[in-house]
Amino acid sequence: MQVFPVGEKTITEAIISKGSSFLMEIVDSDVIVVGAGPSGLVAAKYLAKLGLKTVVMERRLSFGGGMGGGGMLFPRIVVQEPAHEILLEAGVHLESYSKGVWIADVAESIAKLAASAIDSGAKILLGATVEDLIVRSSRVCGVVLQWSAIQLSGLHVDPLAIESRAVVDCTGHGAEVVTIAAKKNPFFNIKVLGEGSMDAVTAEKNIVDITGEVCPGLWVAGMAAAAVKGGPRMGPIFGGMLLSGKKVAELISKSLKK
Ligand code: 48F
Repeated sequence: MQVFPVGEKTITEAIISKGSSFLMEIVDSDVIVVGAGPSGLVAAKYLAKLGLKTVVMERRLSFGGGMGGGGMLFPRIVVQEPAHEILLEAGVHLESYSKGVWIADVAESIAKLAASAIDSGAKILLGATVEDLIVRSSRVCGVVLQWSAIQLSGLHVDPLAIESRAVVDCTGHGAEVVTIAAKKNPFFNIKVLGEGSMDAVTAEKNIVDITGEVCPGLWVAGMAAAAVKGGPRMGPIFGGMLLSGKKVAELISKSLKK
């Protein structure tokens, strides 16, 4: 087999020049979604579909968040109607379990939700941790970003800041971004109540209801919303996460188009 010879200089130049262009592109985003779990990936997909320049910043070198672990590592998740339509639209195969209840494979769900977000035009930056926010005139105007590897190393390296018109906290149980906003900016008057014990039925409805704007420019979706508002947890049923991601995209689009 003839393998085309590519030298180190070409490889390095290609990566630095094209990687830098990618970073330059995300500097000019409408919406920054923090966290590439199910709520973040779905939010990013619909934001991009609604015509907004969207980037997802994910701390790990992978996506899917808590979805990959299924239920206690059994590789299946439960999704109920009407959220199953979001998975179907992404091309995920579903198995009917009982009336209104569907089962999906975790690896397929993660892969296809991410592919679907990317195919809709959203960008995903892996290995990037949001450690703070840009706050100007009592409004969240972007995020402060650091490579996760730098954070893990403990080296003192100043981060860079990326402006945007909206930031969405999809960081899951920790609600990290809203927590930072609350702690560093008391004038926002945000209370992070912490999530409650498990109650799947209540939690799944609640998570969609409480998805929304926390303070000017900062939105919350997915499990982070339950952590902020004190909602119950739900375990490995994912309909609420998917619907919450879609809802936040629609709310932001409406708000930014005003
Ligand atoms: O935890 P995660 O999957 O959040 P989600 O989208 O979904 C929750 C469910 O997975 C599950 C559940 C539903 O049954 O209870 O837990 O609300 O995904 C959150 C992602 O955010 C990343 C983290 O690595 C994960 O992939 N993340 C967290 N903090 C940061 C972050 C941060 N500061 N910067 C960048 N990424």
